[in-house]
Amino acid sequence: MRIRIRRASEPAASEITPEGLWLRRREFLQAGAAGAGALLLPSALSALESRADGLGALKAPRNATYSVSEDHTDYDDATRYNNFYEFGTDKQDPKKYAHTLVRDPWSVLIDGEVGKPGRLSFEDLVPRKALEERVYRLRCVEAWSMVIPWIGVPLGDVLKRFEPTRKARYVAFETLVDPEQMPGQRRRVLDWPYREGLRLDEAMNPLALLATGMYGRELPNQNGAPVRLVVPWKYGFKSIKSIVRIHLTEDQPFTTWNDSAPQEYGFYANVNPDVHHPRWRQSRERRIGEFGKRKTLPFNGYAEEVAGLYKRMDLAEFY
Ligand SMILES: Nc1nc2c(c(=O)[nH]1)N[C@H]1C(S)=C(S)[C@@H](COP(=O)(O)O)O[C@H]1N2
Ligand SMILES: [Mo]
Repeated sequence: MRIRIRRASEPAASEITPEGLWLRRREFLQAGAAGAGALLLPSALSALESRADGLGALKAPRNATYSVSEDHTDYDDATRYNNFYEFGTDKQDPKKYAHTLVRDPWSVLIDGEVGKPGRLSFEDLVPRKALEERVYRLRCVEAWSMVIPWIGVPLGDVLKRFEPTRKARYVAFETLVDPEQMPGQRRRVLDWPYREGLRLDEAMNPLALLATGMYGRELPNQNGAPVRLVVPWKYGFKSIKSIVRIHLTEDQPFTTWNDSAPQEYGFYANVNPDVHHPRWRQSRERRIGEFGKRKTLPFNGYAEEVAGLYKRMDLAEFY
């Protein structure tokens, strides 16, 4: 099993890879963007940086039980190589265009099979005091992966507050629809809104995280601000970004990729090295920032925690 409990005597990964390293590199990039002749002191550069991306610090205690002890993907890579079709289909588009997303004010509608439906502010949904940091792998269906220190709260804890009814069997999620803010939605490359879903027992698994930050700061827009899902044992497309609605249902909900190309993308989408995509193999992956390839692990390395959810299912049929 890849999840490792850290002993108190060991340094935290955050001490091994100081975040100052990537922050400083970004400051130099910003300095370049500020134009020739702009001579700024480092402190002024920091101020410029925070004004430029507006991302506040978001610190939370590391949950070592649910963190992998692998090197973190470089912050620059994690924020400039993205899939977020609402801002375009190229990997570089989200970073280029996601600045038009208005992240504040934000609210999330919780409805369907719940005892206490309602519309919640972002802070009500994901209270700062409940945040924790977890270092998770995210494995895209396109056979690349990253390791990211996410900050968020367990999805199950959030769902319990709305009191799912006895009929609730699935949880459906929706991303914002607003072509003014999300210019990629002017083209019907997908049937907007982007939608995803989990079975209720999957959603209640302690690994499922509602994330609001990464690398000690608020989520950049291109990574799904202000709130997104991270389901580390499933292909990345299940980890829906910029969520505005959580809807509990009795029947399996519409999900964007499964419903647009069911032969290629399953509803379950559990990372599975033995079940190939019709156009490429899934047995190996490229870790962003590394040369060569790694073996893909069943359930992305989280089998011990989640394989039990599927024990009576044929994983080749329910891919
Ligand atoms: N709303 C929305 N969520 C989305 C996507 C998208 O296009 N739109 N892409 C998904 C895919 S395919 C992946 S791999 C992950 C990528 O997350 P990252 O850019 O933060 O690494 O987001 C997922 N969530
Ligand atoms: Mo993906």
